[in-house]
Amino acid sequence: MQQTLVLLKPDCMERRLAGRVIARIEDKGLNIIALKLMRVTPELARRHYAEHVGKHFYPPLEAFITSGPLVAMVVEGLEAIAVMRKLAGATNGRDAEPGTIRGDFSCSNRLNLLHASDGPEAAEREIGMLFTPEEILPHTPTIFPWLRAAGE
Ligand code: FUP
Repeated sequence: MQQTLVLLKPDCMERRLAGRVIARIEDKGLNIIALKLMRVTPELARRHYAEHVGKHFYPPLEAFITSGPLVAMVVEGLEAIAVMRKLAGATNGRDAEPGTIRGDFSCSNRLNLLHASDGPEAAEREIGMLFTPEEILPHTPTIFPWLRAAGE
């Protein structure tokens, strides 16, 4: 089982797409084990996007991610990090395949609706930045045996 951080960014909230994006995550069989509405501060944005601070697109990226409330979630599942990245689609919505969240709903490189951690180290770091251990509530849904084969 893996955990990954998902952010429904301010464009997703403004466009009233949060419910549809969450439904896709649930439909896939992933399990939401933490969820909250929050506002990212510039300080938090700099830590979250540490690898991008200093790049030409960082200032508008910070302005965007801090511009309004977003939904932060911890999503759990088998290979949840890769599965969630595939579900999101390519970073640039114009390149994202139809059928992915960005491919179906975004035509932008920055306003691309959601963030999903890109690897195990990033997931652990990003989850630790936004959630306390008490806010994460792993549980086994009763439908679980129908979502993957025994031993998988
Ligand atoms: P991702 O891993 O899909 O979140 O993408 P990156 O880490 O490469 O980029 C982080 C965010 O920076 C993306 F969500 C969009 C934004 N970005 C831009 O605004 N302009 C760029 O040229 C590249 C990325």
